[in-house]
Amino acid sequence: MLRFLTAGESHGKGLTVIIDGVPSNIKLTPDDFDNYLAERQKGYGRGGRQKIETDRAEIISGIRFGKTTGAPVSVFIKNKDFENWAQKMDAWQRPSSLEELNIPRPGHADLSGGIRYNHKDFRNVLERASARETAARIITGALAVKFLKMFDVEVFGFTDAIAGVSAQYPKQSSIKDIKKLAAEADAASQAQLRFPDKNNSSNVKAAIDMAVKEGDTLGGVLKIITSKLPPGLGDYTQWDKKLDAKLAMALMSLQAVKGVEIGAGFAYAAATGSSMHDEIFYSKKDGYYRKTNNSGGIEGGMTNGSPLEIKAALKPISTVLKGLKSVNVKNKKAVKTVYERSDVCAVPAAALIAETIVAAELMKAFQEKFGSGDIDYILSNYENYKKYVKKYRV
Ligand code: EPS
Repeated sequence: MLRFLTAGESHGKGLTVIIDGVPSNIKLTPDDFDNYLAERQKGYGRGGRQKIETDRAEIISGIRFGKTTGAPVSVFIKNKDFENWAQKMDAWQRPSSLEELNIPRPGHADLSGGIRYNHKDFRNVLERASARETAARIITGALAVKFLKMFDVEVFGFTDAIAGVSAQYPKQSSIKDIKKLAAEADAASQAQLRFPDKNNSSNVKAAIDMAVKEGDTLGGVLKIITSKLPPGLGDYTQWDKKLDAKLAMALMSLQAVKGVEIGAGFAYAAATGSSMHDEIFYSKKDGYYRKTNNSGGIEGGMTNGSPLEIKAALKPISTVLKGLKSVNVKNKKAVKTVYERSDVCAVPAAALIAETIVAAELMKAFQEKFGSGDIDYILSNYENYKKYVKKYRV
């Protein structure tokens, strides 16, 4: 079953991902990875770093002649910016003059990480806590996206809100519809926002421009939807087998995420059962189906046959140009945070990363249900299951 680890620092030599449990004989091209890497670098509100980097996936192992071999896939992504940081990030030699970072940024991992690992220089924390890590993580998700396509499953992540401005689009829109709306809105506002509402996209762009002007940062809400999924992925029989729990954990692990909501989420809690539960219907053509999707496609920790609908809340970027109150941990004196460089808003990029995070969890759920090893073996199990589900009766 799929599992992976990433390594690497934001301004170190590069990032590495080792992906284990990848089925054999999945056909891949360099674009399957590099298109995701390129898209991840985009988004209105990103900082100067992205002008330096052109992320590319260098395959180290696990792929031969365009096909996975079943061996661990390992990939390296070079940090071009390392050239500017070679001395500060050297593995062995501390430069004779090195400015240490002693002022923790509120909202970032600096202070807790410094205490956790007893670091004298917060660079040791921020280098690894940085969302640059997602350049490695997205590789796993890109592979998962390719895997899911073979099962006719599509996943899409988009911007649902930035700075409190929410996109207005019809409930239960398909991925195709949302993609179209987002493309129209991006064209209307001349900004890459992945935000499916052209009437409001200029307001979002203006909010980002204002944050830039005021030396501030912004967060937002991202949403991930899928095409229809087979029912019964995940499990209700044990707490740590529940798919919603796994998705929530995976999404919470994305830098800056402070909340995850599945389906109607908190609004579900405020309503009556009779007004919210997704009633069950049957037709010969579609089998069992629902007309509403307040459960976000998951009941009892398992997919119920509807598309997934999940949101995640992203706090504003922690590195704030105008500065925030903090303490210099060398002398415990009150100071303001200092600014080097950062993004102002990373919600569109986070939406894309979240898309691949969800894809990776779904790939695990497919493997758990339909097997591992050769991809054709897994696909044939899936075909049998689909027939079984359609006929299911007691
Ligand atoms: C990040 C700070 C910025 C971001 C970085 C995440 O980097 P720098 O400190 O080099 O300006 O650009 O994200 C990326 C480099 C990336 O590729 O996503 C942080 O502190 O989390």
